[in-house]
Amino acid sequence: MADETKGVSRRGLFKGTAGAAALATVAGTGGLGLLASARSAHAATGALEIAPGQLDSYYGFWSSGQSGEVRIIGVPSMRELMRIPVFNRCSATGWGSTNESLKILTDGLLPETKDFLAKRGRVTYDNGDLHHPHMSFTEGTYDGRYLFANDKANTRVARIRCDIMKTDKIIEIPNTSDIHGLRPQKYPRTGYVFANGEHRIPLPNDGAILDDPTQYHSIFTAIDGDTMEIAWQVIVDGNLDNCDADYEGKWAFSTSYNSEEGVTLAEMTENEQDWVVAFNIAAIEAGVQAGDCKEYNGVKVLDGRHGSKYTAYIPVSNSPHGCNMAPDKVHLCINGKLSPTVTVIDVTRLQAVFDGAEPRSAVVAEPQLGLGPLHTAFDGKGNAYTTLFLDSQMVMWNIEDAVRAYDGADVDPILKKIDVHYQPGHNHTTMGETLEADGQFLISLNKFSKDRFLNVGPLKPENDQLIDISGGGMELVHDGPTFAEPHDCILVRADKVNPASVYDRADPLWEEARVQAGKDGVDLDWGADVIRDGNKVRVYMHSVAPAFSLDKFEVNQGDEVTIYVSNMDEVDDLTHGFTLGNHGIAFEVGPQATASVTFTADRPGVHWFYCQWFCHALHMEMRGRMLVKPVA
Ligand code: CUK
Ligand code: CUA
Repeated sequence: MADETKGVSRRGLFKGTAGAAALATVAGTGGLGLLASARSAHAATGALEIAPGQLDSYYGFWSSGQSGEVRIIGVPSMRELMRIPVFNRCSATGWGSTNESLKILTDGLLPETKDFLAKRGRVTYDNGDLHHPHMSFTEGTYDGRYLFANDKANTRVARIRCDIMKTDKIIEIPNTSDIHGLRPQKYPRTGYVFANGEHRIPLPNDGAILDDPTQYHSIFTAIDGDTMEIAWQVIVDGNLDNCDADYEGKWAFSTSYNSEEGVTLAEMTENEQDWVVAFNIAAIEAGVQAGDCKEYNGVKVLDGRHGSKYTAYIPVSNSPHGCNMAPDKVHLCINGKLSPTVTVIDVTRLQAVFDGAEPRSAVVAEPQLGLGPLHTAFDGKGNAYTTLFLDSQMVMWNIEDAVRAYDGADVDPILKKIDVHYQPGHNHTTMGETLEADGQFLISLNKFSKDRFLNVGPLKPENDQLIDISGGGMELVHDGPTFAEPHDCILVRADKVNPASVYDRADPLWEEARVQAGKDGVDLDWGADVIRDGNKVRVYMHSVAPAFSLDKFEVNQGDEVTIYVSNMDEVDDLTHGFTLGNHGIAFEVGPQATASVTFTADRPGVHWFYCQWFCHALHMEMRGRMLVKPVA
C-alpha cells in the first residue's frame, strides 16, 4: 500500500549508475534536479522543463506567515518571481512609509486601534501573520481580479489587486480576535470573503470578564469583496479554525474546535468530538433583512449558536483542522489533525440537516489515512491528497472508494503514500480549489527542512516540495527552501492572471496626490515645482531616466515636507526609486506611477536624494540635493 517509489527515487538518481544516465538527459533543466521519470510524464507538453528564458505554466501565490507578505512563485520552476508587501514593511518598495501605502495601512483600522497606536507614536501595526491567500472567483474558478489574505496577529483582512500586484485595501475586523481561516465565495462570484475569528473573546471585550468562558464567543465574518465592508457576522459555539465554501453559493463551512468552550489547553481538548459548522447563506441573508441581529461596532451580528436556523453543527473527531471542498461539488473533506481520519461530508445532504435530519447523516465517508491529517487537495479526477503531519507523508486516496468503504464495501481507498521532508501542513494542487482542477502538480508545504539544505544556523528554512501527479501517481521532483513561513498557497493557471506592465496614469492609488496637485495648480505628470503653504512645503518632481526634474530644492528647518515623484518613463520594467539620505526614506516609483512621502525637515544641511533602482547606464548620476536651512 505505502509503495515508496515508482521508478527511480531522487536520491537514487544521484547515487546510482542507471540514475546517472537518466540525470544526463535532464541536464538542461537549470539545476532543478528533475526526475527523468517525472519529466517523461510531462514530455508531451514539456511542462516540467523550464529552460532559461522560458515561462512557467502556473502562478503560485504563497503566504509567508509571520513575514506578513505574499510571494509569487513560478510553478513548476519554483523560482521566486516577486514579493507583495501586505502587513509587513518593505525597504525596497517603501511599503509602510509612502503616503499611498500608509493610507491603505491606516484607513481600515478601528477607531480604538488608531487611539491605541497613536498613544505609542505609531499610525499602524508593523507586523502581520498572513496564512491564507486566496483569489477571487467567478462561477467556480479563479477570475484574476483580486487576492484576499488574513492577518491572524492583528485581526485584519487585506485585498491585493492582481492587475498591479499591490495591496489596495486592509480592514480590521471588529468584535472578534485573530482572523485565521479565510476563503472567498466561489459561486456565483466573490462576492463574500469568509473569515474566521479564531480566538474566543468576551463580547463586548471591555475588561470586565476573564474567567467566565460562557461569555466568550467566536465570530464568523462575511466581508463584501467588492467594497471591503463587513456584510454580517455570526456568533458561533467553539473556536473557529479553517473555512471553505461550496460551488453552488449555498453554504460556507468552518472547522471548529473547543466544543468544551474552555480557555486552557487541557479544557480545550477534553472532548472526544468537535464540529464542522455549516452556515446557511440564504437563511443568514434573510435574517439580516428581517433584523434578527444586534449591532456591535456598526456591524450586524446574528446569533448562530446551537439551535439557530443559521447554522448546523456536525460532530467530527476532536480538533479538526483543514476544511477543503472538492471540485466534484459534492464532497467536503474535514481533516482530523488529532484523529487519523478525514471526515467526508456530502453537501447535498445539508439541507436535510437544516430541515431536522440527524447531523451525522451528512457524513458519507471517514477513511483512516495516517497520523496528523491537516489539509487535503484534489486532482479533479476523483482523487484526494492529504498531508500527514506526524507521519511526514502525503497520502493519495480515492473519494468514491472511501464512500464505498464507509458503506461496508471491502475496498481500501488509499492509493499511495510518499515521504515528504518534513511534517507537512498545507498542500495544494494546480487549480485544485476550483472547478478547473487539472491534476498536474501538487505542492507539499513542509514545516521543517532539517537536513535537506546547507545548515544556515539554528533558524532553518521551510521546505516546499513539488510533486508531479500528472502520471496518476506522485513523484517528488523539487525541494524549495522558503523563509518564514508559508502556511498556504494557491496554484493558478498562468492565463488566469494578466497583470499590467506599466501603470495607468489614472490609477486611483495616488488619487490624493492628483487632488493636491490640482489644488496647487501644478502638473503632477511633468511638474518641477516647490509650493509653500505656511510651514508646509510640497515638492513635485518627475523622473525620466536618468534624471529627476529637480536637481535641488530648499526648505526651512521644521517644515512639513511632502515630496511627490512621478515616473514618466513608459518603458516596460523601468522602475525608478527615491531615497532621501539620512531620513529613513526610500520608495519605488513604477513606470507611469506617482508615489509620495511626508516628513518633517529638521536636520539642517545638504541632503542628497538619489534613485536606488538601477534604471539606466547613468543611474548612479540620478540624484539631487535638498537644503534644509536652519531657523535662527
Ligand atoms: S493553517 Cu498553517 S498548517 Cu493557519 Cu492554514 Cu493549517
Ligand atoms: Cu532611476 Cu535609477
